[in-house]
Amino acid sequence: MRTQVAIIGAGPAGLLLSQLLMKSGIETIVLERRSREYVLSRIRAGVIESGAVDLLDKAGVGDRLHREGHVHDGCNLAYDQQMLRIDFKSLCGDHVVVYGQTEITRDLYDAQDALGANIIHGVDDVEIIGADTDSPYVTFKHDGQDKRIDCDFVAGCDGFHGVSRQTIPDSVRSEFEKIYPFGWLGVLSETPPVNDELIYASGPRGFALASMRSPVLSRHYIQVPLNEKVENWSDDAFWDEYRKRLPQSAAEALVTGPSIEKSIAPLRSFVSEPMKWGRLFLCGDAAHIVPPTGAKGLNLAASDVFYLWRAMSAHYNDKDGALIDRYGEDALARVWQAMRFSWWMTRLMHLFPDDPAFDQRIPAVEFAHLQNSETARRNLAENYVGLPY
Ligand code: FAS
Ligand code: PHB
Repeated sequence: MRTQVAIIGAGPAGLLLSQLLMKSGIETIVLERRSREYVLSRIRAGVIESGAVDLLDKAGVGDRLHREGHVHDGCNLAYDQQMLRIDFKSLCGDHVVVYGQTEITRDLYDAQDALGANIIHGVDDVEIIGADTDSPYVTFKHDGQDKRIDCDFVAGCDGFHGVSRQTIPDSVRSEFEKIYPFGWLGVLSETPPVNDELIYASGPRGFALASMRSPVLSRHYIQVPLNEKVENWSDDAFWDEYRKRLPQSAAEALVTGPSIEKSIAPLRSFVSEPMKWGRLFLCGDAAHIVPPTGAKGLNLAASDVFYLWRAMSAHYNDKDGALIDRYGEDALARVWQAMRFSWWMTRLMHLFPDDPAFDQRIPAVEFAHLQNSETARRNLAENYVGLPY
């Protein structure tokens, strides 16, 4: 087989990149380890930056998002029962859209089907060969047969546990990592949200987040110790702890119900540089991971895809290679800004019981500064809705 761009991974980054490239007349083949059903079963992000919404519109997959997504002009921070609304609209004239990553992935699959995209599921032993040459190729196993795709470029969209990042030699790669001493226990329930906007709550028992997918589908998280096991948490135990961490108004509004999904995600900040090595380009979680506190993971995958789509369109359609050469620098500049914000929000809203007393004192001071300073609130708002591409 031969194509112009071989894409490893059919998560949001891989599918969105394939969709945008194909709409620009550039051939792709997407290789995915899992089945389509498995990819579509994952429950992940829920908050979409307006820049990512614009990109999904350019890809021709924004219609259902605009019909079923919910525009949020603000969010709420609750600190020791004090609520503070961050008014995105008045502070920075922007907003976010609440629409599940699962739905975005579904919309992308439908659009890729309509374009006749070549997405090969159930592949094994993917290897990227010759990325540092002018003629890279990808080998893999499918249906028990050895396969090969010759291509011009390889896009590594295969997430944190994929093979693409490992293809870049250790001598070339620099990794920056912070592991947080806790995880998020998340629950999805077919119950109404406790509030019409998100509530990030911090208090003596730890962090909680009240989110949603729709007026009848809610997403809830609590901070739990790193070694916690999801089987230790019955629904009743979760609701009881969650209610204790929410501000009183939200706790009183809470409608509980059976969990339809329950899982624990570890939290880390991680960046691997460079994001370009020869003809291999890393996109999304393959290159970086943020703690979900800032709702940046999926949104960073979108901005990486924007920079790579723009660069490849210039290469193929305008015979201009300048943007391809600087893809890594362009993407990393925005990645690191989101890294900083996600780290800052995580430190602000979570308990770090093993930290020195001074460090544990600072979040309350930060919160007081946010209450007293419109400038501080504007800085938070600008980062939360997403910095420009
Ligand atoms: P993905 O991991 O989504 O997709 C990578 C794809 O590559 C997968 O389909 C995988 O099967 C495939 N793959 C892997 N190795 C392969 C190989 N060797 N060959 C072929 N295919 C391979 N972000 C938020 O903003 N908010 C959240 O609340 C949030 N919650 C999360 C919860 C969890 C448990 C996880 C893991 C992540 C969460 N994220 C959240 C981040 C998440 O949304 C990611 O940022 C987003 O999925 C990134 O998309 P991709 O880069 O496409 O990576
Ligand atoms: C979610 O709804 O899953 C969600 C929302 C905001 C976050 C993290 C997760 O910061």
